[in-house]
Amino acid sequence: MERFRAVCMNDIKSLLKGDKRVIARIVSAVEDGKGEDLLESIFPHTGRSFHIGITGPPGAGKSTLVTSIAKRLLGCDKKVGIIAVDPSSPFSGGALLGDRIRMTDLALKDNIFIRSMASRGSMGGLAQATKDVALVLDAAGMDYVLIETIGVGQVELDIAQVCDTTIVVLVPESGDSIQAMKAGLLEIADIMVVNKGDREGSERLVSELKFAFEMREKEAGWDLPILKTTAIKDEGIEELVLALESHEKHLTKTGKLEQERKKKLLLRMHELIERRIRVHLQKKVIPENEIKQLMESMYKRQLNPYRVAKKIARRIIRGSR
Ligand SMILES: Nc1nc2c(ncn2[C@@H]2O[C@H](COP(=O)(O)OP(=O)(O)O)[C@@H](O)[C@H]2O)c(=O)[nH]1
Ligand SMILES: [Mg+2]
Repeated sequence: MERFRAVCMNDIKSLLKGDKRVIARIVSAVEDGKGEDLLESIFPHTGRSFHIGITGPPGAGKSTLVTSIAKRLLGCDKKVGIIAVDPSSPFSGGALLGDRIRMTDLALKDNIFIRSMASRGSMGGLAQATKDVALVLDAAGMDYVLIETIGVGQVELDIAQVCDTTIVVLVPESGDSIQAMKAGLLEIADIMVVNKGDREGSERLVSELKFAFEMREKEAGWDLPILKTTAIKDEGIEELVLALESHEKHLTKTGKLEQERKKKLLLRMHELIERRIRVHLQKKVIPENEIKQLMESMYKRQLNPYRVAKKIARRIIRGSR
C-alpha cells in the first residue's frame, strides 16, 4: 500500500506536468473507478480548463467537428483534451475509418490527449467516469477539454453538467430538429451547429432553428449563435471557435462561470453522497431472513413498501450518526 501511494505521488507530479503516458495511466485507473484517492489529490489543481460539450445525434459529424476544433485550438498554442463518450459504439470500433485516421493523426501531436470511453456498466456509471476523466485532463493542464457525447438520452444531459459551454450539432436530415427538441437538446445548447453544410437542406434547418429560438426565452446578454459548418472541409470552424471564445468571455464577464461552476460542484457533491449511500445499501443493511419476511408480508399486503422504506431509512440514518 505504501509503495502504491509513493508511485501515485510521483505520478501526480508527472500528471501536472502533462506527461501523456502518465495521463493515460491515471485516466484508465479513474475510468475503472479506482482513482478516488488520486482524484482527491489532484482536485486542488483543477478548475483551470474550459470544458466544452459537443452533443448531437449519431453520425452528425461530432467527431469530425471535434477534430477540426482541436486542430484550430492547437494552432493557437492551446493544450487540448478530448473525451469521446459513445455508449453504443466505442470510438475505435464504431467510427468510420476516415475519422479514425484523422483522430489518430491528431493524437500523436504534443499538447493533445484523446480518450474514447465505451459503455462501462450502466449509463450512469459512464457519465460519472467521464466527469472524473475530465477532472484528470483539467489537472494535466489542458486549456480546453472537449467532450463528445451522443445526444439521445440522459447521459449527455448529465455530462452537460460538467461543461461550461454546450454545442449541439444537428444535420439537415429529416426530423432532426424535432428529435432534438424532444430530447431536450435545444434547452442545453449555448451554441447550435448545423453540420454537413454541403448537404441539401442545411440553410432550411438553420432557418427552422432560428425560428424555434425566437420563441424561446432568451438568456440575458447571450444571443445564441446558430452556425453552419462543413466539418469534413474545415469550413465554418473559425466562426465556431470565435463563438466559443465569445461564450467563454460572456460567462466570465457576467460572473456566470463562477456561479455555474459552484452549482455544479454542489451537484457533484450530492451525486457522490448518493453513490456512497447506494454502495452502503448494497451491503447487508437488512438481514437476509428479514428481507424474505418483508417480501412475503408486502406480497400478502400485510405491509406496504412505503412504510417499510420509511422505517428502514430511519434505522440507517440513526445508525450512521
Ligand atoms: N458530407 C459531409 N459529411 C460529413 C461532414 N462532417 C462529417 N461527415 C461525415 O459524416 C460521417 C459521420 O461523422 P462522425 O464525425 O463520425 O459523426 P459522429 O457520429 O457525430 O461523431 C462520417 O462519414 C464523416 O466523414 C460534413 O460536413 N459533410
Ligand atoms: Mg463520434
